[in-house]
Amino acid sequence: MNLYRAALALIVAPSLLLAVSYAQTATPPQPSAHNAIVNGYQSQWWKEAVVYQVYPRSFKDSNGDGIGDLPGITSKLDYLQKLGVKVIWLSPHFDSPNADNGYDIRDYRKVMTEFGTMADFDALLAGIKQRHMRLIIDLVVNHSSDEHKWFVESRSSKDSPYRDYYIWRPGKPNPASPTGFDPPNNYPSFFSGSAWQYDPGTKEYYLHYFAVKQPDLNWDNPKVRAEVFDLMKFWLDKGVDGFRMDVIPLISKRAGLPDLTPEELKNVGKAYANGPHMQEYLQEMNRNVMAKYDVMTVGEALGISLQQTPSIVDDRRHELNMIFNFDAIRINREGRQWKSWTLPEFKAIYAEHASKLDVHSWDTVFLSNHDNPRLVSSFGDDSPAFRVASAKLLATMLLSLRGTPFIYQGDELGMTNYPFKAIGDFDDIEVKNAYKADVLTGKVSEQAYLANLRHMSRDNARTPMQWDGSSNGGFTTAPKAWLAVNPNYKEINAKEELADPDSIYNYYRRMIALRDHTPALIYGDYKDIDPQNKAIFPYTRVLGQEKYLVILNLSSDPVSYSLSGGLKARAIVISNLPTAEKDLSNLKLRAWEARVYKLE
Ligand code: TEU
Ligand code: CA
Repeated sequence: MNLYRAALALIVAPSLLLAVSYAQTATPPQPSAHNAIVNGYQSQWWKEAVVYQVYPRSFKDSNGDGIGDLPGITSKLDYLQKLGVKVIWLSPHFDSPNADNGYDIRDYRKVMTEFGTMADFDALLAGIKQRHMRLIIDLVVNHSSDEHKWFVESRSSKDSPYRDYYIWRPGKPNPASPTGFDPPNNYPSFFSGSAWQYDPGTKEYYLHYFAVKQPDLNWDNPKVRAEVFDLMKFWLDKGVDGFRMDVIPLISKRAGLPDLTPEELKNVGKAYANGPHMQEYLQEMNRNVMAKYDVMTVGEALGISLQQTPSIVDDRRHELNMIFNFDAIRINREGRQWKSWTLPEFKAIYAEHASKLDVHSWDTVFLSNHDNPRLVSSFGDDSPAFRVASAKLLATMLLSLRGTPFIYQGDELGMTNYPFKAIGDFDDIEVKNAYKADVLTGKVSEQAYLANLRHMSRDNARTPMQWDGSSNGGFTTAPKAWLAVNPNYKEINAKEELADPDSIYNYYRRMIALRDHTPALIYGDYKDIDPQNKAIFPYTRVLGQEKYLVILNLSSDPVSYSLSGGLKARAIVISNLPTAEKDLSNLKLRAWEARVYKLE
C-alpha cells in the first residue's frame, strides 16, 4: 500500500464513517491536518471528485407534465452513482417565474413549483448522501427575479427600506425619449439592449446586467450581504455540500457607474467584473459562511482572466476554492459569433493554466454546460463515423487534465447539438432578445442568425436527456416535452449505452474509476510535450515515480506519430480504440484515437 494510499485511507476512513453516520445535517469543516499534502497540494475531496451537472428542467420528468423535476432526478441517482461521479451540481431549483429558466429567483428558500416540494428536495439530498455522493446547488445572487418580494418592495417607493437592495438611478433628461429620459449610462445588457430599465412608478431606472426581470442586487448594502449569507446557511444547514456561484465576479459595481469606454464595450464582461469590493465581499462571505462548513465553492467567473484567477482561488486568500475560466470553452466564439480555432491555440490555454496556477490555486476542467453547445459537436466530431470515438477522446481529456472535472448531463451519452430550423424552435431569452435586437432590425439576416445559433445556442445543451428509445426519449410520458427532444434519441440514449460494455457511458465510467485510483491524474504535474502539433495533443502527468502519458488525435484523419523525448511506455492503461502499440517513437493513431500510457 503506497504512501498516498495510506494517506488516503487515513483521510477517507473517518469521512466515510462520518458519511454513514450522519443523515442530513451540516458538515463541520474538517481540520486541515486531515488533508495530506500531495505533490505540494493540500488534498481535498473536491479536488478528487468528478462533478456532474444536472439541468433539472431537462433531466427527468416524473409526473408527466413535460418538465423535468426533483423526483425525476432522485429516480436516476443509481445511474449517476454507477457512472462514478462524486458530486452533483444542481442548476437552480428555486421558486422562479423562469424568465431565464431559474436564474431569476423569486424565493431563495422555496423549491420551484414545477420541480416539486421541499420534501422532494430533502429526499433527493438523502438519496445522494446514501450513495456517498454530495450535492452543490446554484447560488444566483448577483441578481434576483423582479418578482422577488425584495424588488417588489424596492420599486414600490423611493423611501422603501428595500430601495437600496437594488441599484436605482435617475435617468438623463431627454424630452425626445419616450420616458423623457435616457438611461443613466451606456451599460449594455448581456441579453441585448440597455442594462437599465425605466420604472414609471418612481420615475427612475434600475440596473440589470441580464434580463429586465433580473435586477441586480446592491452588494454595497450590508443588509443585502447579510441576506445572502443567511440563505446560504439555510441550505448548508440542510446538509448541502457547497455552491456553484453564478456570475459572482460581477457583484461589486464601479463607483459612480461611469460610461464604458469604446474599448471596454468590446468586452463588457471584463468591464463589469472584479469591481472595487469584489475581493472584500468574497472574503466576508467566506468568513461568515464557508469557513463554518466543509463545503466546496466554484465561481462562474465571467470577465475574470487567468492572471486574475489566483486572487480569487489561492487557498491562502480564503475566498473561493476554484472558478470556471471561460478561455477554453469560448475558444470557438467571438462574442456570440461562431469562429474556428486551432489545436495549438487550445493547448496553449492549458499550458498557461499550468504555469499561472500553482499548488495553492486549484483549477476546473470543463468544455460544456447549460450555457454552451454540446461537447462532442463543439470540440469533437458528431458525425456518425466519429461521434463515439471523439466523445470518448474528450472524456479522456477532461478526466486527465489538471483540475476538478465537470461533466454536463448527456455528454456521457455523446448527445449532440439539435437541428434547429426556425426561431420558434428556441426557448432561450438570450436568443429571443437578440433576434428582436439584431434580426428584426435588419442588422443580421434570419438565415445567418439561425445558422450561427445551430452552432452556438445554449438551447443545444438544454434539450431533454435521452433515456431510451420510447417517445420523447423516455424523458416524459407527456405528449410534448417543454423543449423538443433531439430526434436522434432512438440511436443515442442511456438504455443503449448501459447495455453496451463498449459504450461512451461505460468508457466515462472506466475513465472516472481510473482517475479515482491514480493520484498522478489528480495531483500530478502537467506538461504539454508537443505544443505546436496541429492534430496531436500529448501531455504527461507526473507524481513522483508515477508517470502517465495521455496522447490524443483531435482530428478526423489517421496520424503516424513519433514522440520525442525518449519516453518509454510500460503499459496502456486505457484507450478508446483497441491497440497494443507501446513503441512511442512509432505510433499509428487513428482518427480521434485516445490512449493513456503508464510510463517507465
Ligand atoms: O451565465 C453567465 C454567462 O456566462 C452567460 O450568460 C453567457 O454570457 C451567455 O449566456 C453566453 O451565451 C450565468 C448562467 O450560467 C446563465 O445560465 C444565466 O443566464 C446568467 O448567468 C444569468 O444568471
Ligand atoms: Ca415534471
